[in-house]
Amino acid sequence: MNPYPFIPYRPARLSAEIMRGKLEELKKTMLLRRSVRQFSPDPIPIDVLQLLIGIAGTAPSGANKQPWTFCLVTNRELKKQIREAAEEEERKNYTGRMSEEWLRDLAPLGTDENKSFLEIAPALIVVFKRSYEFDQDGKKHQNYYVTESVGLASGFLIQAIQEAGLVCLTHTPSPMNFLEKILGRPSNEKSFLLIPIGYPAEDCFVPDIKKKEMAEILVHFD
Ligand code: IYR
Repeated sequence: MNPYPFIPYRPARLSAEIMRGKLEELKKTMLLRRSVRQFSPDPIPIDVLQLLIGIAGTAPSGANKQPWTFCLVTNRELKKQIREAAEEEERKNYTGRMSEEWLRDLAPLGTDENKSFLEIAPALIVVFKRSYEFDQDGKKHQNYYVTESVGLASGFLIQAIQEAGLVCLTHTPSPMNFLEKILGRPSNEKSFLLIPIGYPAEDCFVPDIKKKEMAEILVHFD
């Protein structure tokens, strides 16, 4: 039996004028998005965090397998453990594992092995990808396009965070398998992104980077 009966899908069409208005607004909002490393410790209501994760979960995925888990960490002790483990790895990265070119590329962005934001931000969302699932009999079932799917869900999450007027960082300490250990995740989950989220600190600064122009990113075949 097909588990998904087909149902009518007839979302209302918008006029081009309404589309433009909505998209201009959205673009303005998204252009304001910045990766932030200086957070206010002010808490975010838990239901808001849940809403954000619910929006991430609406993303498309290979065969609708939804191969993701979002761990929401607001516990102080766990945030501290995650910071300490991330800093230990990053210290090794900045003092030997990263190439000269990589260090040169990062220098203008002012990143370093100090990851205090992992403790200061009121919440961390750790995104895990699930390469396979176990059924009730313990048999493994594969998921598909796992990286693409989890990347899309993370994009939805980041846009929702921006729409909410909150800020985040897409942080990828490397290697980041310490997250599976600290959070006691099952063997089918691998950490994908570590996203501190909150309000920016009052004295938050970000580098004045620019996005590419339309002509640099669009190739039109009419
Ligand atoms: N993971 C390191 C280094 C780093 C790498 C890239 I590429 C960035 O865009 C930023 C940082 C860190 O978090 O410091």
